[in-house]
Amino acid sequence: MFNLILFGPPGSGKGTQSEKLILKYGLKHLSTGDLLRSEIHRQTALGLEAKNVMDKGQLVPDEVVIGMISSAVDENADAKGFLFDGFPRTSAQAEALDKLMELKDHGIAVMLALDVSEEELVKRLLKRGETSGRSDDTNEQVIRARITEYRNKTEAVADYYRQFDKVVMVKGEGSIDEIFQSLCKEIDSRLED
Ligand code: B4P
Repeated sequence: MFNLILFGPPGSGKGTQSEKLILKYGLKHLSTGDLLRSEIHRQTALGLEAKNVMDKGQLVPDEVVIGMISSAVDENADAKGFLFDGFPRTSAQAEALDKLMELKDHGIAVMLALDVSEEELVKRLLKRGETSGRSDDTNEQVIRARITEYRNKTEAVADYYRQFDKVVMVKGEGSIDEIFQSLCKEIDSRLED
């Protein structure tokens, strides 16, 4: 089993690169953003609560996302491996994920962290907002609030994995294919080990 975390600020390319990586490596894609948007789309109680928080650019409470990921991992017990996209986003989520993967006897192999400047992030998300219909992508203030949440609560997650020497920084600016090749190089070198 090969489990990896794709990490980075909002708009860094996590969702974009995940789609290509799961095709190449046959991993199960678990995106907490996608899971939350599916709850919103189905107008569940959880979705309605999450929408309020997401529209302010804030993080959804830990117990909600940890519960969602835990069920998704259980439902995919025969997966070759998992690609975690947008999770963990807080230290509490990182600790919960470690416990969950320990139960499966397979830890996280690597965290690939996409590095992109703040101005580029804002530019990309505003552009996506023109067509995506995502309410959290249309307002620059909300986009900047998401980046602030990332700096305040999420960046520390990389420090958590650094103590186990599992973090690799990857340049997240350039063409989608160039970035994909850099990510594949890191994954391939670990699959050979
Ligand atoms: P997410 O759905 O995780 O989305 P994201 O961080 O906004 O974007 P992502 O990084 O995947 O986007 P991408 O770069 O691919 O989160 C949304 C919200 O959900 C959060 O704000 C939070 O409220 C909530 N949430 C999710 N997970 C949570 C958790 N674990 N705990 C608590 N709350 C949680 O795409 C951006 C754009 O850039 C695209 O239009 C793409 O085409 C473009 N792009 C990508 N690569 C590019 C490149 N190389 N060059 C130019 N453009 C590029």
